[in-house]
Amino acid sequence: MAEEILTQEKPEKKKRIFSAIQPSGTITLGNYVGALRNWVKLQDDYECIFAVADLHAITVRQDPKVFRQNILNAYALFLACGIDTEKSIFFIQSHVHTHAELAWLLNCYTQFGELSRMTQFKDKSAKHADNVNAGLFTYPSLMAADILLYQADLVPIGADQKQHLELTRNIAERFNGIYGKTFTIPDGYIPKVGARVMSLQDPTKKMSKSDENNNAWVALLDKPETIMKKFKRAITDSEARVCIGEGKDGINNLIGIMSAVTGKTADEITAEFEGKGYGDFKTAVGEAVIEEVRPIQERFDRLIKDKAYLEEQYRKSAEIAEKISQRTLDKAMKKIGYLAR
Ligand code: ATP
Ligand code: LTN
Repeated sequence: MAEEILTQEKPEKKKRIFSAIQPSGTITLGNYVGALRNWVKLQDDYECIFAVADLHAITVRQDPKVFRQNILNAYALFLACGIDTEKSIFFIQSHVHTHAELAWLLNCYTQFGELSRMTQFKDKSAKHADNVNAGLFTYPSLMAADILLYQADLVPIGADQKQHLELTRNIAERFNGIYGKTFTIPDGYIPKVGARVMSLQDPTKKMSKSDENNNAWVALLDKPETIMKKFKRAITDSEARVCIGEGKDGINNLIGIMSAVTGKTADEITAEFEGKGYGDFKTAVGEAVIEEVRPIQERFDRLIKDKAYLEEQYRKSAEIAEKISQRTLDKAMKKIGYLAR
């Protein structure tokens, strides 16, 4: 089916989806519940194109050895979660040259003022004050290139990426306004609020892989005993009643996680733990998460040892991605006035 995407141009029935995740650090339970797991489900109903956004990742300094491993781990882990290269295109961003090229062109149709208003830029430049590089600033035009190259209709993103998608739409509309229709204007595909996993140490903040407190997040590849330890240490409240409530951010989050991995509703979970303490509940959540990630970890362990298989998958997808995206790049360049090669 991945090949069909190339040959059929754009079949009427299925909308096209593009999304990407950066391979920085480890992939967390938050990334899985909020993004990856949804991608896997989307594969049957949409034409999906997914990428490991490794070009975006160097806006913060990366250690070369660790970075190389993180990219491959992210690729293998996504396959282990169920991204299927028979159904979707799944490639590594730096393997497809059109991304960096279109990003440059789009930079010239993006205003300094627009980029200055991006909250992610403000947050990240405050956090990495010693390395406020131009790439961090122009990050959104690379993201716009990722999306627009594939004429994507829908872009699954977290709430934090809404502003970047809005900017993508503005850039596309501006370009189309000058040169005539070149890019599809993409819509966001934002999952329900319920899918947001919060930090285990400060449940008012989202679980984030860049959190310095390792106990705040659970990585998909954490060992079972580590997962259990992190859940046992999770911050709760003093009421000692397993139910959704105001001021019970920690328990609300644990119920949310339990519900996300078991499919049970909050009411069912409350009923099940009636009269039981937080200790029992935390252990149960830990066990449920361990059960959810066990098959993923087993598949990951097999895949990561099979470098030849991984290579075959990402090469195959990059080849198709290059062909699709080259068409858009050629079109945009022709409109701007570049000579054909
Ligand atoms: P960083 O800490 O580097 O910002 P992150 O863990 O917050 O990373 P991103 O790479 O920004 O993750 O996000 C990748 C995808 O995972 C996005 O679609 C985002 O919405 C989703 N995601 C990230 N954290 C969570 C979370 N805690 N709950 C639900 N979805 C999440
Ligand atoms: N910026 C996104 C990752 C990302 C992306 C994209 C998401 C890069 N390119 C294109 C959707 C579409 C992030 O940090 N979550």
